[in-house]
Amino acid sequence: MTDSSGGSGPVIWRKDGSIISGESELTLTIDSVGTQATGVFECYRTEEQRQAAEQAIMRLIVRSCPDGKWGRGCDQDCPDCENGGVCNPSDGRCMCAPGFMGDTCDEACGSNGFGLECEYKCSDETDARETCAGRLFCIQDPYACSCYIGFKPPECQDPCDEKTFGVNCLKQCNCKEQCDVVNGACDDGCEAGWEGGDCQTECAEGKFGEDCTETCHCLDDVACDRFTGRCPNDTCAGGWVGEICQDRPCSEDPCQNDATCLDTPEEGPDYYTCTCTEGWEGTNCDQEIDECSSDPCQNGGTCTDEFAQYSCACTDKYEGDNCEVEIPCAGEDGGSPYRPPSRLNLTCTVLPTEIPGAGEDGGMSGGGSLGVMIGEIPGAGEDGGMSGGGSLGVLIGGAVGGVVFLAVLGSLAHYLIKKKSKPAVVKPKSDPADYE
Ligand SMILES: [Ca+2]
Repeated sequence: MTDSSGGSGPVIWRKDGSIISGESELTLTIDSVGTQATGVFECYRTEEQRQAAEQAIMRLIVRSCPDGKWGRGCDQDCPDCENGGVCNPSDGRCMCAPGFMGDTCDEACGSNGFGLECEYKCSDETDARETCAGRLFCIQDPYACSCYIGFKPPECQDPCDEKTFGVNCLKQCNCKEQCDVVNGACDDGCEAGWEGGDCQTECAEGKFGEDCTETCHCLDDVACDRFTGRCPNDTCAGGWVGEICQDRPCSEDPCQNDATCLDTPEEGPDYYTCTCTEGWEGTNCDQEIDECSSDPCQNGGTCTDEFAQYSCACTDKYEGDNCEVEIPCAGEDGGSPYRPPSRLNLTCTVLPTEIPGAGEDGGMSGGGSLGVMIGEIPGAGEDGGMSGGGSLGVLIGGAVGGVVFLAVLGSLAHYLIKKKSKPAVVKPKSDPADYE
């Protein structure tokens, strides 16, 4: 019991008019409840308040059998009494709420009818349901009394509050909008977790949401929460992602580096397929391809992995993108391999030579001479590469005023760097300063 008077002091309790001794609190606890506990209970604080009708009165009805059972040993099953009907534990019949009739109270009397056979009306002039307002309908126990269906106790004057309906407004309405206060029917569908015309049926296992139209996608086909759709431990079945496992994998953009994502719900284990852009690989295209992994550089060339390509650094004897082209005259079976010298020593030898016609008029002092310069590459020829003992150049000097050298040096270096996409760099291996 709650006290809305704001008073204080001990509470007096009465049952069927007699004061219950030892009780002074707003709450009365009854132990070992049986049918003998049935009765009218009353509580108040002062006799003045009681005389002013400022007290609470309630009737307690205790059925002789548990809900749904009837008979002397309570061993008989009651019918399913609908629309607020109550099973009579003494004969197993349904006592119907005012406004309904039938063995299971499934027949509505209509607008404002009532009675065992709907033989009465709240008004003889009109069928308006409102004519039943303000009336309390009492039949035998354990049904006792109730308002006409759709009206709110205790005054039975106003219709049920929002989201409630039925006898004494005891049933919960599960419609998206307010339901019919009489039968709970929903015009605009059910709120999440419910289905059926009156939205009183829970979603079947594996369904959820408004009108139970959504399907759970939980791991191992376990049921999700019928209201929210959440899966146990938030674990989704394969091919489903998101907070309530209703999205496909591509919705979470798993593919990296501008890859294209395609949901492939029939194919595990990832249930999506990324089509990578150039240079990327992996399930999510997040790994740069190692273009050297296939060993594209031939003949001992060294591969360098780059983005979406590779480059080969060839050995001396080969060229081409993949070092697949043998350089002419660079074979190992003779010929003159181009082998840049590390140091070139030139020796000048002046040979005394008579030049015909030179002489008396002093054209050439010291006599004519022809200079020959022979260059030697230290160590050349040791590996069998150089034939002819290392003679590289022949220098011829003129006879006038000394020795003049003409040097003709062939291409000393043949050095190629080949790349697949970058221009080759040509650079001699030796410093020109080495040449003396
Ligand atoms: Ca790469």
